[in-house]
Amino acid sequence: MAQITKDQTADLLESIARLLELKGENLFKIRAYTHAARALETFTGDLSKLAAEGRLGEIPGIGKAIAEKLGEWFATGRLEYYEQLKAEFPPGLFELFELQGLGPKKIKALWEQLGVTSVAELQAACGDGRVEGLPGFGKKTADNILAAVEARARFAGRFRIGDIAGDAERMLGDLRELPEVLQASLAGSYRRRKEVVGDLDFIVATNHPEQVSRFFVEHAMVENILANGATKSAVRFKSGIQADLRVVKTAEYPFAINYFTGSKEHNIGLRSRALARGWTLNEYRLEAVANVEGKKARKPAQPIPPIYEERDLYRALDLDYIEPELREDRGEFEAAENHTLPDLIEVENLRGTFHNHTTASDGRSSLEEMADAAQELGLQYLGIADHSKSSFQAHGLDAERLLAQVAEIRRLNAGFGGHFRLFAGTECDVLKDGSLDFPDEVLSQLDYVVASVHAAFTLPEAEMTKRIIRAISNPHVTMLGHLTGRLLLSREPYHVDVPAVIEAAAATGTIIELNASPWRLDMDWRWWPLAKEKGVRCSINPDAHHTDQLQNLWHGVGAARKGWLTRRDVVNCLPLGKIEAVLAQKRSGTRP
Ligand code: DGT
Ligand code: CA
Ligand code: CA
Ligand code: ZN
Repeated sequence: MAQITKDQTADLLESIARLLELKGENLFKIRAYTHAARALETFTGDLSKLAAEGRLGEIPGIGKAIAEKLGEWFATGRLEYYEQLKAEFPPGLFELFELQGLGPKKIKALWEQLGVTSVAELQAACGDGRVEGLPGFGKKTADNILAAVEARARFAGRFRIGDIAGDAERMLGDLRELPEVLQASLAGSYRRRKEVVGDLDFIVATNHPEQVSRFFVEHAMVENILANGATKSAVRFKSGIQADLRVVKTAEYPFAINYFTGSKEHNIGLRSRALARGWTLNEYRLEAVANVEGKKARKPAQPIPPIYEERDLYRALDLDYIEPELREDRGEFEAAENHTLPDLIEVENLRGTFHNHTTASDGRSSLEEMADAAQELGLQYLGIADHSKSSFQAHGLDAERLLAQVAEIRRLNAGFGGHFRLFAGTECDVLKDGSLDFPDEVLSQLDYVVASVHAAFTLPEAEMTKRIIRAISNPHVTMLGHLTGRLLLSREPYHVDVPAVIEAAAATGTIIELNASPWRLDMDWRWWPLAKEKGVRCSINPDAHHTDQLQNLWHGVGAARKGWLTRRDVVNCLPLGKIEAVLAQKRSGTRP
């Protein structure tokens, strides 16, 4: 049996808590499960080993009763208590939890009072007025539920890149280890680092297609097989995403990875360039039109140079090599003809990062743990930006706690001896009118300030835009956090005039964050070329709430590359010794 992971166990506990809430159990019992789930998230020891030794109860936050249940779970991979609890409810009820803004209390009311047991039934009950008639619901709640149902349909079958990157890289690594595999790559939207992908596309070059295909469809990650042919297979992974495999010969490989990397629009651009030279291009080869049956060349084809890798294909079409992230038909052909493609940023260029949380607000790692993890990643500096007091649900800091944290950071810095530095900041709430959650007198004592909107999302666009521009007009605001507030596949961005905010950031010398959380990737990559043109600089920030999430930087760099950014456009590529001046620039009135 596969090893049971910490995350699976935390999910189990969360599910039990939900079921207990649906059942109307008492709060203490429910909290015991949510607390135990939290405790596991931050636990770093070997769970299976502790379970085998009957010592799970030693983990702080896990009581005796839960420890016993987990003992059964680890021993058998199943928990009878959970199965029985689940059986008390209609299975369709669980899909209601996928709706944004709908918690167990409301779901219980909908089920008990209206007999709603599925999303479809809920949609009908909203449509015919039954939901708004329920006590405690009303018209606004019914409208919000309908919007959530529609959002769910829109997002169905799509995946945040952060949620499937582990699966993608694992399969790629396993394919590359097969002796029969000569070359293997991921293609499609994943290779182009789209923030949301539909399916995964694997391309393999081999002389033994049957063995490779069999390995793919029989892999432990596979839930079921959708197609299984000699050169083309498709499966669904347990995580829910579909994965396609194309098996080709070595000579076809550069054409296959190019075609299946896309985008479709980019492919069309390449194909028309080929045609202009008297060639046709498809997923297997480039050949002279005269060779294609039924077609006649309008003019004699130019000789085709040998093509061993993707680069050779671009060269044959008189283009500089176009990185996969740029293949969206957004000006890359013109730049490749004119030799003006950007030298895209790489993860290795980052020297530090801003906007990270600690246990002082809603983070799950301490200041020291975050500092250690940043140094282990090879970063020279780490910016701390815990929430401010208005974000009370995230335990935002008031001025007193914030200044105590600043003192603690200064103390720790003295111990780093100059080779590493923590920067003291805040993720300061932008209040509804665009004023800030701290007075200037407090902000001026910090190394930097991230200003973010965390409430009042429903303002009309003009008001929201004015609000944000007012906030970044404050000289202490170093950078603007997650510009649109979107949560990918979950919450739409709020209405804001992005070009106007970019304009204001340029005018005030404010940096715009590229929030690298795979849930956000905000500001969106499509806006960065405009920001760059206006002279606005970027900071790639992981928004880490745990040491593990510093790795979000990888996703941030992917999005920055899609936004045509180089290391010169991203302030946190600057080393310690140079970054301080950038942080001080705006408030001291010196412009770059
Ligand atoms: P996804 O999976 O929806 O996130 O997006 P992609 O780009 O990975 O799309 P997918 O998996 O359907 O196909 C992979 C690539 O194959 C796509 O980016 C371009 C190429 N491709 C697929 N169908 C067509 C087509 O009808 N015409 C052209 N020119 N290219 C295609
Ligand atoms: Ca795909
Ligand atoms: Ca596909
Ligand atoms: Zn935030």
